[in-house]
Amino acid sequence: MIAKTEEDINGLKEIGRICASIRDELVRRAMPGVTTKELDEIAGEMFAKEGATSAPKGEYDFPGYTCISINEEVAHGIPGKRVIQEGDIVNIDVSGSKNGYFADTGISVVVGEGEEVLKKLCDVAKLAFEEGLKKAKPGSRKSGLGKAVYRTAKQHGFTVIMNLTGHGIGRTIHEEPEYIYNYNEPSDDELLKDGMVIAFEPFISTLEEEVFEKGDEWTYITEQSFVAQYEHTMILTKNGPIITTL
Ligand code: M2C
Ligand code: CO
Ligand code: CO
Repeated sequence: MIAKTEEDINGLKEIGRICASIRDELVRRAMPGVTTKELDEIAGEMFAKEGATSAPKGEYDFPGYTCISINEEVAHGIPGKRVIQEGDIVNIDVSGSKNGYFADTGISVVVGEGEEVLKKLCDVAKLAFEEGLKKAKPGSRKSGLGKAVYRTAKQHGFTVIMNLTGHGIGRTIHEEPEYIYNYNEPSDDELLKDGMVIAFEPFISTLEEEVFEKGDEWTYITEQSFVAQYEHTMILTKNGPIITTL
């Protein structure tokens, strides 16, 4: 969407705050011995208390309030009986709506004492986001974000996932502009607009550049790589982006 009014900005900020608080609570509680279902139930309670709705459930009938993905799982992991272990890389992706406005945010973290390479992978996903953020200006090319993500990944000895992207958001979870790539897509000549609302979500990988669906209709996995994601929703303005999910 293009946010035009104070009402738009306040509505986007409200659901942004809710999704961010759920994300942070789930990260705090992601400890060895906890199941992904237990984390998801907490998210469900928090959405209800805030009068908000889970976007995966509300928009796609996803079997969970949030997407929680562990190790070989990259995205759209279905909360269930899987028990979090020390050293796991866990992605928590929270998206929701309230009063017709949407937000989407995600982070990958290493639980407890994990391998250095996994911690570095999470740090590089955040760094790639920050580098892309510098390019997120009205009038600039959308492809500039992906270019910065790809450059950052390569500088640190990693690569990117080519077939997962960021997206426009606002009045629903996935809307125009459809794709914000993790690399410089030469055919993408779209310009960013004032007020445009986007979810920017670099996916940084140790090796493989594509994910595939596991066979459960949802979960994206890799065969032999680890992947970290870092996502926020933002409103693009001439005075810099307003991140709604900080
Ligand atoms: O937009 C995402 O970040 C998710 C969508 C949840 S709906 C089941 N919040 C995403 C992640 C990976 C691939 C596509 N979209
Ligand atoms: Co997301
Ligand atoms: Co998203």
